[in-house]
Amino acid sequence: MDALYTERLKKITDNYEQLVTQRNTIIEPGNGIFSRFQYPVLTAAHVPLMWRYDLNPATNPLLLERIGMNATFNSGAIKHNGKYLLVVRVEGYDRKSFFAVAESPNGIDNFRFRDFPVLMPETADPDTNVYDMRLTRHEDGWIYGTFCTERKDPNAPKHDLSSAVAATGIARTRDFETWERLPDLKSDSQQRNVVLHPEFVNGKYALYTRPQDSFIDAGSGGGIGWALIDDITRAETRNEIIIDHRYYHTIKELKNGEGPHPIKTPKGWLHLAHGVRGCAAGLRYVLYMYMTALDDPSRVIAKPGGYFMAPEGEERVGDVSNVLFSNGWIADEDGTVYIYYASSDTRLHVAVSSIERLTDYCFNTPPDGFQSITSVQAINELIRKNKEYLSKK
Ligand code: BGC
Ligand code: BMA
Repeated sequence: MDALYTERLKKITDNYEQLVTQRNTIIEPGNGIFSRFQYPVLTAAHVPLMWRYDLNPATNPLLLERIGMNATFNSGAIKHNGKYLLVVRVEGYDRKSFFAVAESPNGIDNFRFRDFPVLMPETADPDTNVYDMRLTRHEDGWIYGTFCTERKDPNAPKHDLSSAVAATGIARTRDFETWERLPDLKSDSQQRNVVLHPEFVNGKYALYTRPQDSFIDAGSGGGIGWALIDDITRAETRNEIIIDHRYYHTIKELKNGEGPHPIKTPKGWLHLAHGVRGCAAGLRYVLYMYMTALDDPSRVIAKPGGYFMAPEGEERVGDVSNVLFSNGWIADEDGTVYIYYASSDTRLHVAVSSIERLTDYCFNTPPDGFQSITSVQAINELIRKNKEYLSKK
């Protein structure tokens, strides 16, 4: 075998093994609410060499990369057979996104992709691009993936090759190997960020939705919606209500959307969502949280003001800079919560917290008062309480 081939194979293989087995370490001290980690859990370089290289020296003597991978980001997450499992949005150099399963024994490092990416079955209407899967282990026994499917907007003017129609694809599996594709969600509006609630509500399937008028603009679509569905195999939104609105001059003034499905806690359902505002640099995506009532997952009971996480450091830069996005988290039996968030549509990270810390955050962070003066009043109230406490010590 050619020395050049052999040498290069060793280099790329060693490099790959070193990357995927690298230990991740927590960054201290953080803000107490959650901790970030030193390294992303998945990058484009984590995509297996087999998917990218023709490893046969007869057909690839120079060992060139044949199929390039651009990004690994917005991933659904679930604990499955004792492993931390992600359904990752992988994007190639050709800008097509697809899903791929990666698993780790500990949730913070050593994620490895399964041998093949997911070949998602289609409906009668072929998908151009699929992305951002939310995973739900439903009490009906199936594991569902709800995701965005895009097709070119047939009504866009001829010169417009960007506008798409965003709809919600629904698929289900038991083993993450075979997927049954169900009909797309029928809805009066475009739908991205649709999430299946894990329990039946009044005997029906329940969806968090995000109605919007056009491809990018929420328009009259006012925020995160809620809709009960009779039959998940023919899902259709009727009587959609908005449970978490957009507001002027907040982190979610332009649009917002549910992240992964909420986590059930003794004090209510814990929600993770993203909020978007427009600015001179483009759209800024941050993560925020809220809680809803156990007896009615559509009734908001806690709304901490401002963002929960925003892009920092290298997270701020990527293909679509200034973006944090999350559609996956895992609540472990011991109360630890692993939050999988992507930065700037480029790479995937983990942050670690706990149900106790996150509920404390939701109930004890002052809500947004919507004015500068109310923000100052909240700070002053905290200072006053601290002075009182310290003077009594
Ligand atoms: C991209 C998504 C993005 C959406 C709206 C899609 O074409 O793939 O990442 O969220 O457009 O900007
Ligand atoms: C969206 C999402 C994400 C993406 C974000 C920023 O609307 O659906 O896929 O991370 O835009 O580009």
